[in-house]
Amino acid sequence: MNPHSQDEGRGPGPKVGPQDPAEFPKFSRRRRCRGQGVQLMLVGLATILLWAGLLTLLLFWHWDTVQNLKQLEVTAARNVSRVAKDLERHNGDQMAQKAQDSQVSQNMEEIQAEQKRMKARDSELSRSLDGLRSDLSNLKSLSLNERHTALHSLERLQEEVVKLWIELHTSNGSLCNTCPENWVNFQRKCYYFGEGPKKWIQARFACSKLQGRLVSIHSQEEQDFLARHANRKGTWIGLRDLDREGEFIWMDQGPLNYSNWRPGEPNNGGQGEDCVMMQGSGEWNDAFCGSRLDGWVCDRLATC
Ligand code: MMA
Ligand code: CA
Repeated sequence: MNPHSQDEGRGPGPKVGPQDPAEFPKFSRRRRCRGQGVQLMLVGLATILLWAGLLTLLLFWHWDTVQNLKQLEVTAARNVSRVAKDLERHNGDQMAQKAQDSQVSQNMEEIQAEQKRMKARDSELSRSLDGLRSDLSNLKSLSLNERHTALHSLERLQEEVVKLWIELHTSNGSLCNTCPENWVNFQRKCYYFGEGPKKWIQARFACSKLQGRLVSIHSQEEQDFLARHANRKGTWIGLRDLDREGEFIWMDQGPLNYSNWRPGEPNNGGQGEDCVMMQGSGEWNDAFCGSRLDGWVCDRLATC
């Protein structure tokens, strides 16, 4: 290495270190000062950086806080409006509840009044029931008395009927011979001798209008009596086999214990013959029910 190169290296410019040892402390002091300045600068820089960081942090914190506050504000406003709505609804509910309460209390009052009325009615009804019970027991005793009286009267009536019955039998019915006007009495019956052309059904209806029936014949005596009075051209009598052919039934539902058929009758001739007539001779013939006969005879019981 060239020994001059050290001097050359230092050059003509300001000298970095003292050449002279006497100047050494001075140099050292300066160097120390410069070092302190650098340190101070570094410290200052660090402080500035620290402050800047702190400020940035503070700013961030502030911004974050402001954001949070805004958020809180919005949430709070939302909550407030919700609470206000709830409050409104609650107020409405409360009003409705109050109205309902007043309605309920009104109903309660009405029910209580009704209850009172019912109680009054109940006591009235029980009073009536008591009255009815006593009436019923009175009626029972009364009806028992009446029943007793009625039974007594019935016994007397039965005795009377028996007496009359005996009298009737001993007098051979001579007592029961009363007939309405225009009716003829024979034994215990009355007879009406109708005149004028009628079909069998019309004759039956005419007799029923006179409170009688087309005549039923149950004995020779009766037959003889009728034959004496009957229309010579033909007379309807109360015998017919309308329901079943050949099964003849009397109007009085009595038995077919006597008959006076003309020989060869009944023959159900022509278009069918279900109604019986008495001919001029007095004999019977089954004839067409639609034929119009001049005579028809009604009977009814004579009154006693
Ligand atoms: C008539 C009529 C009948 C009766 C006969 C008897 C022709 O018909 O009266 O009912 O049976 O005569 O001949
Ligand atoms: Ca006939």
